[in-house]
Amino acid sequence: MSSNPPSEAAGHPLDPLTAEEFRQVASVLRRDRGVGARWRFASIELREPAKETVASPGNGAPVPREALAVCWDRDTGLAYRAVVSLAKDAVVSWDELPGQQPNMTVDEWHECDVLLHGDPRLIEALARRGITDLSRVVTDMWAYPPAQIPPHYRGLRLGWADVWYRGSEQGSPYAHHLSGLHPVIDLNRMAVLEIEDDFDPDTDPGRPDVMGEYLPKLIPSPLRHVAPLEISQPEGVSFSLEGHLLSWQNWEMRLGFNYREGLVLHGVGFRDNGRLRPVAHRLSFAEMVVPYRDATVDHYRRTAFDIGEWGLGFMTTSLERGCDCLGEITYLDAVVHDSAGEPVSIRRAICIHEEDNGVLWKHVDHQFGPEVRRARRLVVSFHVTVANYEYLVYWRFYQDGSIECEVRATGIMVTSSFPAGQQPPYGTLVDERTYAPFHQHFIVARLDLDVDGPDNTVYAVDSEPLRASEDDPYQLGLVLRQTPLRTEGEGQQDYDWHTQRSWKVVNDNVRNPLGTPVGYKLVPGGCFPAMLDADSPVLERARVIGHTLWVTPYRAAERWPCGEFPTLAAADSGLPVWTAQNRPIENTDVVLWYVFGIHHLTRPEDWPVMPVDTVSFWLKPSGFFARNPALDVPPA
Ligand SMILES: [Cu+2]
Repeated sequence: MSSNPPSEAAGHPLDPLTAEEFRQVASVLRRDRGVGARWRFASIELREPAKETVASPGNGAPVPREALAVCWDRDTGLAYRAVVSLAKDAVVSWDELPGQQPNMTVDEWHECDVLLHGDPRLIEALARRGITDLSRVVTDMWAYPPAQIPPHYRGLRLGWADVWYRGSEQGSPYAHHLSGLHPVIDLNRMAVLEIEDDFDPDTDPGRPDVMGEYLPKLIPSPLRHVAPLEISQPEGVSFSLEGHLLSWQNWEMRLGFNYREGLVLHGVGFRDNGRLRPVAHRLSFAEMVVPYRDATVDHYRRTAFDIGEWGLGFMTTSLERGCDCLGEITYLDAVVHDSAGEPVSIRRAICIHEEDNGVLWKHVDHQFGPEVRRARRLVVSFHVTVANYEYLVYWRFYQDGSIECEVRATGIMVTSSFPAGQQPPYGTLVDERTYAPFHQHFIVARLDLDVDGPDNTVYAVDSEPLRASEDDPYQLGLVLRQTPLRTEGEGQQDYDWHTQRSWKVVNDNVRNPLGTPVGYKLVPGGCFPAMLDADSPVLERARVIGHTLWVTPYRAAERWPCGEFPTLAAADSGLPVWTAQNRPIENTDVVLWYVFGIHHLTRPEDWPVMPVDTVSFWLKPSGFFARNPALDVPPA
């Protein structure tokens, strides 16, 4: 458990890189490794100090700051991974990454958009459709899935794009899909390779008459009345934020941020009778896989890795008080970088606030009346926008020791049009001759739990009804089957509705006052099967989505479940490779990879902008305390 360093002002080893540090990393690599103008920086992040160092910083020696950077030379296509010492202003290591494609960059997305707006073939294709106002044309470039790459383009850093058309100057960018029109781009040369276009003037029925707008001035109905609702905390908030160290109602944690995971929670602990008890060493989202389940020409290439390809940190957007977060808000800014290595600030990237959450506990004594406590929760959140879609991520901490992780998906669904007289086979009709394809959002939460210390065992907890017996003629008996997961093979777990399976992370070396081992339960929510054959190309790249839970022994280098570089990668070099060793996971430092998300069967009500779809899972103390830890919450 990380303890408070002498002064937060001096910084903590887990503080994210500052703008100055980003600049330093880029300039060291330019100076010492010849990183030139034709190179791009894919990622620069803090190289987090070793777990042992963070766990016991007590010896007082400063932890030297290091950064991890990935960059590539566009002329050769070769990528490199560097460790840079910020303290020594020097390169510590420099590794070539043959055959690897680093993550996509925001700069490539924008440069591609500019390129396409000036491409004569695309301009001509647009003109055939009667579109000449290029200011209303929006392009959206996606990384190509490797199995779908035509042989003559293999080996390239390849993108493909959708082309959209705004219905008016400020009309929705994603309301009018120019179906059948898809540029293919060599991203390193930033050159258009071809414009796929199935437009036929003789049979084209024209663009459907779609109402895809959401701005008040563009929607056909007047706005309804809503009375004001204000949150006031006249005596201020009950949390404190010192540097990146956050404390609230016995909870303590440290906030981190990087290009890929966005918000990271470090050193999450609960202060129990004055003693800070570790719960989690590190919590974050490590991957997101979004396969579109539609084989048609407009959608067969649409599988997004929103974390491995695009990065939740890079996609994080600034929050607005009163809109995104209500009440007494504390914001934290974040810094990422562009592909030239220049820092990019995201103002108000992380929101920290308290919320009332209804009743915490209650009983009405028939003689003496009610006793009630209000619940409140601490919410740490950030929002990302990945082109048309948004993900809102909320980590919530409760007074009873529970942690809830909620994701809300919103934004604009991908749609395309289809010919008159047909119905879409792989999606739902949402507007005139317009449908939204079915798709799935798999999110992989990386949960490095350390329940009262690093040595934990994960148990599958199944409820088992007993057969009738002489002792139980009415078949009432229900027992718990708690199965320790001893190897990585056993650690590959699926949700089981019949047994109401959950997973308990137990420290068998520490007992609560009742004499039972302390634990935290992963209460699954929002999980669903991949519904893909074992040899499907999507599963080939993302084996993780084939199970609800994976458990691995902690290794510092094992961070990315679909591999460090899933962009354009045909095979998954993450979890399936690590777990093939079938390492022991009993009574050791374990990491849980929990797969949840949204099986999105699109609805007309999700159009033209989607009301949030909400999914969550919980981490709940289960024998961590000997009784309700929120007995001491005072009455309102
Ligand atoms: Cu969706």
